[in-house]
Amino acid sequence: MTQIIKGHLQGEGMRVGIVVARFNEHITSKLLQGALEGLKAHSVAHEDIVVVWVPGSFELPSVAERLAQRGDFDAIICLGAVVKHETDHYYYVAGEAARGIAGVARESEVPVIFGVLTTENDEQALERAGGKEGNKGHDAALAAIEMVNVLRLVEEVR
Ligand code: INI
Repeated sequence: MTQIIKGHLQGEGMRVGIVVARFNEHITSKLLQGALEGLKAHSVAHEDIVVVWVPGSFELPSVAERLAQRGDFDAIICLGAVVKHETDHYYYVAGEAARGIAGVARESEVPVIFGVLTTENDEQALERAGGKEGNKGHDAALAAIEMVNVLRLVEEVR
């Protein structure tokens, strides 16, 4: 029979680390709020959540890696907001954040979730941080729970 693996959203008993960038805090604090609400709505206990603030999105991968290496987190969520404005700096910060988080995700045993907004301006970012486009922090929380459950189910495949 075909085996179909689909992660569910039951987060009870999970321990989750959130790494959040202080740069553009007026946006990232909303992403954090969305992530905390998402985790709590899916039964992750507040004492099982650790939030680590870092200076900017560039620093997300290194702290995510440290948390993942500890071995006592089921998932790590990275939250940031990289806003383009008028310089090329955006490309370096967004590129390294994406590359770094993808690298940690591949190399660690636990899911590492990319909850970093990359937008042209503040308005677009705020629309995705609890505005009309939803809250990508909330989405990241659900992705984390789903991935923990997917990986557990994949372990059980025979
Ligand atoms: N960090 C962000 O998270 N978002 C940005 O938009 C941003 N911009 O545009 O500069 C940003 N820069 C800081 C960077 O992430 C590092 O903290 C800094 O370069 C120190 O390493």
